[in-house]
Amino acid sequence: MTAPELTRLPADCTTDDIVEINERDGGVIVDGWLSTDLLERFNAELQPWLDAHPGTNSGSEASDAFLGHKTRRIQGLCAKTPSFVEILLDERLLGFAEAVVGPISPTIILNDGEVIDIGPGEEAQFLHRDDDAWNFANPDHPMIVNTIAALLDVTPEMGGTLVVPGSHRWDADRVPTEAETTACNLPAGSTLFFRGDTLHAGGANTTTDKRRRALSTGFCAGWLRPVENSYTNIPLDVARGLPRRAQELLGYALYDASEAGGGYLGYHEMGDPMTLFN
Ligand SMILES: O=C(O)CCC(=O)C(=O)O
Repeated sequence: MTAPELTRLPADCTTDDIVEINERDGGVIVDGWLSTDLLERFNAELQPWLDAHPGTNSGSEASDAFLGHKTRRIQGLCAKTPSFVEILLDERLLGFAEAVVGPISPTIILNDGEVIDIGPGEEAQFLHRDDDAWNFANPDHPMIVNTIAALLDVTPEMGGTLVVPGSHRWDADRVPTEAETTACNLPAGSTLFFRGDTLHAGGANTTTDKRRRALSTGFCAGWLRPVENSYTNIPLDVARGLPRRAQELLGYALYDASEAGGGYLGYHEMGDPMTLFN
């Protein structure tokens, strides 16, 4: 049996195309999503941070094993690689996140902006659903969407993301066979868009000399605690200089679900933290 392929969309596809195919398959690839110009700028800004990477040391052995001992991960991108703000504010990406997460939250926030640079010899992660980070919530609707964008050409041998198409419809305990799992082939700029309930993992890098350089940009419900702590990763002075929408997406806007019968979250001194930037 051959592994199922994910549908590939052209760079000029619409948000609706991305949402619809995700609804059907749990994931879709958009070829050429990031322009050559943006990739060049982002990679140039990123290189010094990759060169200075201190190694994987989160303070927890289990967490380090998941993050990957031969993998360099970098967050705080609005401060380190300013071109990231253009990706953060991409209308189709935000539209995808709002369409998927909208039914359970009036707002979205950045879950993480994270470079994932998988080194030669790294083993594959275990297959997981991003929603499982919040395992106590256990909703029947995705709480997050994620993207993996190739910053340089990514092949399955370099650790292209493993995806199990259709697994967003599966019972939680169903284990996929190898034949049900596909490894993404992403030329630089091409991007995997997927939902929080889709099984996926970083692949094994079986090469001896090639690093897999990709960018994860995910958004979650505005009422969740995100994986990345943007308040500490982005200095306040940097956040102050960002466009208003980026500040909101980093989590500074007061969450207000009062019209939907909910409450307020994230007060600063019993007011809206956005006043910090006035
Ligand atoms: O690197 C990838 O392709 C996926 C990474 C991932 O799923 C994770 O770190 O949670």
